[in-house]
Amino acid sequence: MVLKLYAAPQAAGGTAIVALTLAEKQVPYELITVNMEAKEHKTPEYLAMHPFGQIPVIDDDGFVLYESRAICRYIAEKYADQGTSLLPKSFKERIIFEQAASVEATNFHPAIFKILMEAVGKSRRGLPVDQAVLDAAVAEFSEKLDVYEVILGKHKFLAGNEFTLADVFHFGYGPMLASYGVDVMTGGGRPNVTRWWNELMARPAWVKLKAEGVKSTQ
Ligand SMILES: N[C@@H](CCC(=O)N[C@@H](CS)C(=O)NCC(=O)O)C(=O)O
Repeated sequence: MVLKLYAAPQAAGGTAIVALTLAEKQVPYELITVNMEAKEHKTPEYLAMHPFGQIPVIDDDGFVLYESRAICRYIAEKYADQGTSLLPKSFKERIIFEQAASVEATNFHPAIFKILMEAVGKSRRGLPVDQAVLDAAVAEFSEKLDVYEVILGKHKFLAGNEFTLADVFHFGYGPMLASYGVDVMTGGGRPNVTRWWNELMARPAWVKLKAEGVKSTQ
């Protein structure tokens, strides 16, 4: 039975990283669209799959999983022998990968989220953006990118010279910044971060997802 992805069709947030992982691993899937405006993610049936009532969720022949980063790890492990590798195999490389994945979850993600809450969250709710709050959030995020600049000066991708899930995890929110006029990923005078980010944004699987949105491949 084909894997089911419960999500919205927009390639954003956790849905983006799961859809990108499926594409990089060449795993066919069926998109079950969750209508969040109709609160379909808060129905008893949906909460039985995801106790926090969020997207995305996968159902792989009865194996139900939520939390996008865990889903990506599951797909990359299960389909280790097809598509892009995404997870190193040797013990030490794997631990370095986990280090990089933690950097995304505990440094990049909380800092970028503050920017998006101000820049995107407020404008979507029709509220005025507080420029001082936005500037402070961008400054905090920029300090994280200064450290990325050092790391990415040593190797091509975040966990080494291969593209891994640690890089994939940045596609959830990173691409949204430019759409909202916050050009900090490539406009901050950090050549290593700029090179890395341009390379990520040019991945064919991402270019396709961005253009077409998330849709069933089977
Ligand atoms: N840590 C979760 C976050 C999931 C998440 O926040 N999903 C959002 C959409 S991007 C959602 O479903 N929000 C609705 C809600 O929290 O009620 C993951 O990575 O899967």
